[in-house]
Amino acid sequence: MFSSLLLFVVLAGAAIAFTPAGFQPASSNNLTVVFGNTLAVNGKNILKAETAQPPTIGTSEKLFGTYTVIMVDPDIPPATAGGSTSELLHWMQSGLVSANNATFVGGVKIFELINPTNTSALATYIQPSPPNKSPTTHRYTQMLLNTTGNSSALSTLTTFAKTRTNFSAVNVVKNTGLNVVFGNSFNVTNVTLTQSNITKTTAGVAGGAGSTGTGTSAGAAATSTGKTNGTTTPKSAGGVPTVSDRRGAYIAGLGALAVAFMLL
Ligand SMILES: *[C@@H]1O[C@H](CO)[C@@H](O)[C@H](O)[C@H]1NC(C)=O
Ligand SMILES: *[C@@H]1O[C@H](CO)[C@@H](O)[C@H](O)[C@H]1NC(C)=O
Ligand SMILES: *[C@@H]1O[C@H](CO)[C@@H](O)[C@H](O)[C@H]1NC(C)=O
Ligand SMILES: *[C@@H]1O[C@H](CO)[C@@H](O)[C@H](O)[C@H]1NC(C)=O
Ligand SMILES: *[C@@H]1O[C@H](CO)[C@@H](O)[C@H](O)[C@H]1NC(C)=O
Ligand SMILES: *[C@@H]1O[C@H](CO)[C@@H](O)[C@H](O)[C@H]1NC(C)=O
Ligand SMILES: *[C@@H]1O[C@H](CO)[C@@H](O)[C@H](O)[C@H]1NC(C)=O
Ligand SMILES: *[C@@H]1O[C@H](CO)[C@@H](O)[C@H](O)[C@H]1NC(C)=O
Ligand SMILES: *[C@@H]1O[C@H](CO)[C@@H](O)[C@H](O)[C@H]1NC(C)=O
Ligand SMILES: CC(=O)N[C@H]1CO[C@H](CO)[C@@H](O)[C@@H]1O
Repeated sequence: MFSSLLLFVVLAGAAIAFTPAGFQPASSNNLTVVFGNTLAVNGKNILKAETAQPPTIGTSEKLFGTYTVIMVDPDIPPATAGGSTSELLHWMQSGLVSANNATFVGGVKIFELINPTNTSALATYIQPSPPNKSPTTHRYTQMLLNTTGNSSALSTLTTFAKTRTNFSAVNVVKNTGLNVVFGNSFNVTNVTLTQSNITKTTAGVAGGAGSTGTGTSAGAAATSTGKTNGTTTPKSAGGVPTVSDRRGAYIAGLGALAVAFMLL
């Protein structure tokens, strides 16, 4: 089983990365992450509202041993514009084991990673909440470590988990001496409109509501008129515009902006 897993990593590694491109420590082996029934994989945009509770996580094969999940946000805006982004530790939970039986979660068959011994979190889950400050899209990244019987690795993690800000996943994982065995990321975007964005765009208003199709995905078409009703956007429709889509929406004009805003 172990060798087939390794082969899988080798084959998949070249083409795809399941931690964000450029992020370290990288993994090309899928960790499945699901909020309720919404799959939060492959960098997909997820509504903040769906992320209130810790996700269900799992793998397509049953794992043997005990695991620790780490979730970070590497896109914390700098204190002063032009500075570099930093990392925040959102979650660190040890004591996870594969369930005996696979279950369908978010339409995917997984062996859920569960905490049957009620091991306390090394860092409790904090919900994603990207501020209205560049970068407004944050890549919430999950890493699974094999901490089976490894008290020295767990002790290292316990120490690092005490400081969430200016976290360095690459440094922490290096200190455990372990590799990331499974990884994943999803995006959450803050699209709160500032007055300057609206003013900037006013000059370009042309298409209005008729152009909304340009900047938004399938979810937009299903959006009704009312106030902010993002939580009812079809969960699998990817209703949140991507970053480049949003640029399209700005160009399309205020109508598109209004729709994009309502979606969230
Ligand atoms: C990872 O997930 C993606 C989409 O969910 C899938 O296309 C890919 O085959 C998976 N890769 C591995 C190594 O499981
Ligand atoms: C997630 O956000 C990052 C950073 O903005 C972006 O590069 C990536 O394309 C996004 N993922 C998807 C699936 O849109
Ligand atoms: C994790 O470590 C345990 C104990 O060494 C081993 O049995 C298990 O196969 C490992 N899991 C993976 C995914 O490599
Ligand atoms: C779970 O799997 C085990 C075998 O691994 C089987 O004996 C048991 O009946 C299964 N339980 C359920 C609820 O399917
Ligand atoms: C874990 O917590 C659940 C719910 O609080 C409880 O039912 C269960 O007995 C606990 N298990 C252990 C091993 O403490
Ligand atoms: C966007 O960020 C602002 C604070 O910068 C916050 O008040 C607001 O709730 C956020 N909106 C979303 C949709 O995340
Ligand atoms: C963040 O940590 C790095 C070392 O990893 C350190 O060089 C830097 O000064 C720290 N920044 C802050 C603001 O604490
Ligand atoms: C624990 O991890 C270290 C790396 O930090 C490794 O050398 C050691 O073999 C692991 N111990 C066990 C029991 O797996
Ligand atoms: C959102 O829209 C759905 C119908 O699409 C409706 O059932 C629900 O009450 C609305 N919620 C709010 C807060 O307007
Ligand atoms: C997408 C976009 O254009 N966002 C801009 C909105 O305005 C703020 C403040 O001027 C900029 O920082 C954003 O980049």
